[in-house]
Amino acid sequence: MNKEFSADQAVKQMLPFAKKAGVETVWDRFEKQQPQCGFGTLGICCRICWQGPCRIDPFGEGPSKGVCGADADTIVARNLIRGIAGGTAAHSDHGKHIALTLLEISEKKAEGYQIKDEAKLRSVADKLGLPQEGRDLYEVAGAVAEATLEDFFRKDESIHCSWFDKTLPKERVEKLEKLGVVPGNINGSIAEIMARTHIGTDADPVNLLLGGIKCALADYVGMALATDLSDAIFGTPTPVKTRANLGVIKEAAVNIAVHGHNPLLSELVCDLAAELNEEAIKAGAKDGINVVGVCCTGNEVMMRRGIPLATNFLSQELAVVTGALDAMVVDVQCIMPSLAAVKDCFHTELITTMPTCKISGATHVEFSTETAKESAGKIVKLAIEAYKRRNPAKVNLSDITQTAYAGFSTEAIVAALSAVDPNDPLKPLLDNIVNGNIRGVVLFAGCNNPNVVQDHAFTAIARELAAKNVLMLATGCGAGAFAKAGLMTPEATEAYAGDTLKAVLTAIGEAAGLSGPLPLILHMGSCVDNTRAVAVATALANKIGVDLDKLPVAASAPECMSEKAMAIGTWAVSLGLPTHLGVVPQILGSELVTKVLTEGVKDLTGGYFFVETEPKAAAAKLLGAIETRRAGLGI
Ligand code: BF8
Ligand code: SF4
Repeated sequence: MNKEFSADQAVKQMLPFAKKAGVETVWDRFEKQQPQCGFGTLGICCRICWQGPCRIDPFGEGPSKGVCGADADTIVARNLIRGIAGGTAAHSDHGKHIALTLLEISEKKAEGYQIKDEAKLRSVADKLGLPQEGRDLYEVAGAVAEATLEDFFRKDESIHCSWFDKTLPKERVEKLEKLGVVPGNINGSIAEIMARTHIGTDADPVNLLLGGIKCALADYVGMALATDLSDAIFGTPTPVKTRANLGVIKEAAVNIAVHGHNPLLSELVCDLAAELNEEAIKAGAKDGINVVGVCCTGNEVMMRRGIPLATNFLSQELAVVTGALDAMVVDVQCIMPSLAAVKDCFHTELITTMPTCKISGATHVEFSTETAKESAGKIVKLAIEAYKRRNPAKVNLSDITQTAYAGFSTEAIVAALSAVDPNDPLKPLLDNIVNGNIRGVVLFAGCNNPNVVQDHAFTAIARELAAKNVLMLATGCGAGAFAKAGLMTPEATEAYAGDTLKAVLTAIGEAAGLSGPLPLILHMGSCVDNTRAVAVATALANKIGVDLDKLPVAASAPECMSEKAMAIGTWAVSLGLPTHLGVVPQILGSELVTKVLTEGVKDLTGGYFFVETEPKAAAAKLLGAIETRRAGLGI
């Protein structure tokens, strides 16, 4: 294997084993897809109706219009915003599931779930302006759930989503209101995209993009509520030390990977794994049950329980290739269908759990809140049975893991800062931004993508920014990349942070009782938890009385891939952030769309996209964006 596919040492170690076992990986399939379709790459292929498919000639020699007359601008804009709608649907479906569970908890119908963080629930109720006097916890939970569900179904769409108005700076809400892009309900915003992109409907690319912004803002709403209500039910994360990378899969244990996104499933699997630990020992696994995480579910249980993270998106198949993974339990999103074929080479049980996410060849154990405990028990028992079938000759354990600290929720960050200034927790952070000890903040988000070397750009950009005293936050598979690379540790702060950043992280870390600096990059959670970073930014913006687009804060998605990433990137830009993409988005077939998203949108929201595939240059541009913002603030 000459070509470098991944910067992850464990991946490099495992790929030859995959080959030996005859397992086709994502990289093999990516190679087989080369060259990928140029029309699709540019976004100028339309399959919206059966007069098509239609393709626009990017060189201007062939057709410039589809059969219906749609041109490249319309086609590119429609394709993009349909992607945003897909991402919004995925996130908000997850959020709705959590909100409905909260409603069931309030009605005492969801056995196996409780409200673990009453304070968080009450603070959400306050935020939403719901009265609490004379209401017990369950009544408050019911009111929060009802108010939240209203954001999905509200009849009068001219009324803003509550989670939108109540979580963003007033100035930002007003700015977006003037653009007519504030969502009134999530489901309606998704449906609107599907309606306006139907053949023969919206053909104005700018109008289409504004529709995309509105839907992306509905995505923000769905994510914000998913995060906060998950905290209320499962607990708000606090800093926790754990480990990351494939070496967390252990020989003498029944290894269960939880993979996907929704903590409703994974939390219960963790509970039942603890309850059934003795059964695993009886079956011969002397270390009992070892639950590990993959992708965003991995981040969720890592944050709340310190469950080790096995890997991120691109290397999910390799968790099975270890030959020691007894069950891969999945819920929704970013689960490669190929897992069914990979597990056929081993003894691993692949268990699907959601009615909307089945994979042929997998064992399906339907998961619902009423039968959650029972299903989780069944899943754990299937894993123990599979363990008994494990073939030692096929075990290829990795010895590679790194320490990783996770659990930096907004509340955890504020708590750490309170140790420095209990009366005004945000002041130490703000002061250090103003005096330049911290130049600014970059949020790393998004996926892995085989178009680039796995994890490489994340780690390369982060090292550059660390040296330039930029405070970094991470979520999703980006967080996974950093955790696996050992960058979410105090040691990484010592090794890579510039002097002033190091001093600040050390002062906060020591005041907070960590007896050392905070980790170089703060793990804020899964993809839906990107809204935690917005909460921090909003608190800072409100404190100094400016809008979000004035802050020296930027976002970076070096390996964006999914429709959810398209939605997140678009709301980041809509909230005013310079947003870096390390993969060329499928929009270049329209100069107009490209110009609007990289330049024109600046005048509307203050945010903008920029594309840079080379990590050093990307870091320089992120830093440049931060410095421009600093200059704007006069600091
Ligand atoms: O929600 S970062 S590859 S796992 S989409 Fe998927 Fe992308 Fe990973 Fe999580 Ni987010
Ligand atoms: Fe072709 Fe227009 Fe149909 Fe798209 S909507 S496939 S461009 S005819």
